[in-house]
Amino acid sequence: MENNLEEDKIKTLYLNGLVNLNNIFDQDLLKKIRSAKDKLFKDFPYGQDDNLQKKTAGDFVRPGSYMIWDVIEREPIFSKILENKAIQNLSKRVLGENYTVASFYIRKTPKINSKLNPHIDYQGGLSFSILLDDISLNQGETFFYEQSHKFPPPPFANTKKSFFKKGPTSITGKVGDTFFWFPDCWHGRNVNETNKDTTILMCHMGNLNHPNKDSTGRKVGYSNKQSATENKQKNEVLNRLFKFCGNSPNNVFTHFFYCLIYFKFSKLSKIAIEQRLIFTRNKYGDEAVDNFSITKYLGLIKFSKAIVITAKKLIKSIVGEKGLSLIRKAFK
Ligand SMILES: O=C(O)CCC(=O)C(=O)O
Repeated sequence: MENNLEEDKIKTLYLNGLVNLNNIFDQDLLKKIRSAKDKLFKDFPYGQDDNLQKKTAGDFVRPGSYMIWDVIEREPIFSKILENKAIQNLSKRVLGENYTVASFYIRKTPKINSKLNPHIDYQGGLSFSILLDDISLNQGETFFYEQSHKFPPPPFANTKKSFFKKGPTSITGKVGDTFFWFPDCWHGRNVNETNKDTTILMCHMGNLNHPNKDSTGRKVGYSNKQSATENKQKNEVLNRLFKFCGNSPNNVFTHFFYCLIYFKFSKLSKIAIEQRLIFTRNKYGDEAVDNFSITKYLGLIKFSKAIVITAKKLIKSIVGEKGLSLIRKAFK
């Protein structure tokens, strides 16, 4: 996989929203990355806060994990990961020549008996995770619901439907195992039942026009901006549309609208993809893979949930957070 991109892996990614590339690094590099990771967590046992300051207590800034954000600046060996040809080729294939790295960090999960519930991030992006420890089931591993990038976001879905019987796929394995996934595929993190802390490296990306800011608000400079050829003029109306609906983890209406314009209105999405409008990734290029079923999507929505969540949002926008909690109290 180092130099040539295996087509079946790409197809699996587009079909399932997740693909396992196994180990794509040589052992010497992995050894160096592992010791850099150990050194970082020796210096930052509880990770960093959002100002990149050392945390001194075991509470979590983000549920269940201690993060170190500026790994490349602290341990430049990590930049070799972004130079890996398999990673570059796959990212270019999905996001275009000049893709943006929005965040690149490591996270450690200690023993914890609560899960990070399934959720989606933004649409039209690409992420990868690399195991920096051997990780087995119930050791704080990330899990995915395969094919769910074409489903309503988790808060609105009826998980009793037969599709969900199969359950999630855990990304377990050996140090160096690398998984590419779509951030709009449902994912979460399992409990860690053991006393062994487990670490993964995570990278979130988007196309040329994706902001290069991580979740701390820090601008990162690791993007692959190599040629000016993709810097085309944008159709402003389409740009606004994709901006409006492309980040919809908590809104089933805008999420559905996104799916319609991206998957179904192919002429529009072709222009949007060519212009690298935000929240658009390349399609696979085969109708059997790129298809989207409106019936299936609507069939998976739990409308009672959708109505309650939407009503709460509406009330909150009218009476504010305080007003909403007063109403809640009154109805208890
Ligand atoms: O930490 C993990 O395993 C999952 C992280 C996650 O859910 C995310 O980055 O959106």
